[in-house]
Amino acid sequence: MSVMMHWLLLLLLLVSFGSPAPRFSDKDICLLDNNKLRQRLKHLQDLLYLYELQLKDILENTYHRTKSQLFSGNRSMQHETLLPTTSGNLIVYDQDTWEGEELTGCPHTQRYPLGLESLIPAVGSYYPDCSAVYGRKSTTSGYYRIRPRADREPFLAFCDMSDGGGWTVIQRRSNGKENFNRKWDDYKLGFGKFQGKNDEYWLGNDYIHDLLARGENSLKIDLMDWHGERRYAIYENFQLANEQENYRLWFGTYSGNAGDALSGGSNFEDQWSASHRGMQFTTFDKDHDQFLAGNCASENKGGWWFNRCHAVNLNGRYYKRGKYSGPHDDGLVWSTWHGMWYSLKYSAMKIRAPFFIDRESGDGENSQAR
Ligand SMILES: [Ca+2]
Repeated sequence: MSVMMHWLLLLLLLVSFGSPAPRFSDKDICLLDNNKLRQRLKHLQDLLYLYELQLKDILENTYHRTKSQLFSGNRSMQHETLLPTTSGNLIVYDQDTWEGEELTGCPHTQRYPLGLESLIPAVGSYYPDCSAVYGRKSTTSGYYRIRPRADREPFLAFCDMSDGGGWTVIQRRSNGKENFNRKWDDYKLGFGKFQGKNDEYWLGNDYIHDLLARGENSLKIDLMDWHGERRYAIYENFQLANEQENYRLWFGTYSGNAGDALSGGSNFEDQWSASHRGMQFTTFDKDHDQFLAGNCASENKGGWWFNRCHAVNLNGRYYKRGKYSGPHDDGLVWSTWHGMWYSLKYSAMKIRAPFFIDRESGDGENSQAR
């Protein structure tokens, strides 16, 4: 019930701010600096607004509703119906009109008593990530220019403001139109189409690294098969090393209903050869995998954190059907759900600061039970 906890905390704080002020001398009143208090109150009101939005999203989320229908209705009716249409229109939200609020004299931690890091803008007029965009009440999903590092240029990323909001999407597959069998430099700087809400792209390992370097992040992976059934996986403490370390991957505890495929599968032998934890990134032109006799990216048609070789490859070949066959298991694979010889229809990898995650939103297991 973490939403309720947040609400209770908020209520307590609001009540404390709203109670009659104690009697102070004139000097004390001057020292209190009412202006700062008002600004803090405004931040709390902003937070209340955000939690209202999140609560609304949790209660009305079409993603949950779709899942519920899936588990009770005619599955064949769901075929081809779940992907939102690709508009093709360029949707870019800039933050040029945002007005910075300068709170003077307060330490950082005092300014944001409930961990409102997301309300802090980056240098200039860009937000560091989609959580910060959401934190400024921009709650429409779309492409935003974000800037996790002040010394680097801002870049476009899709902000998923559904599913609790504030997600920065780092990868998406939806239609097979984009070629993911690419060189190191393409994966480093990103590629794909950044227009429609289902356009396929890889954000770029440098950008992903910069986003993750700002603090702890959770990774959520949304998956869908060719029957329209959805699963998800969440990994806490998702990290990527820099290019000097070949973007080595690290992640913590798994939760979800797709299975912990990133850890390599269910038995020790699978994990030894297929766990992606601690693996470096490999492309067909830069081999850092554990497969001595060859290059996993060449075999599996996309850059990834290959071991020898994989239990997950969301950048593999896009087969426009589920089951496939061939010399290599090179499909869009999440092995603990459909095995290595089933290529999924949809995947999205998205990141967010962990305090944003509300376990009770349960966009999987809880809604199945309804
Ligand atoms: Ca190799």
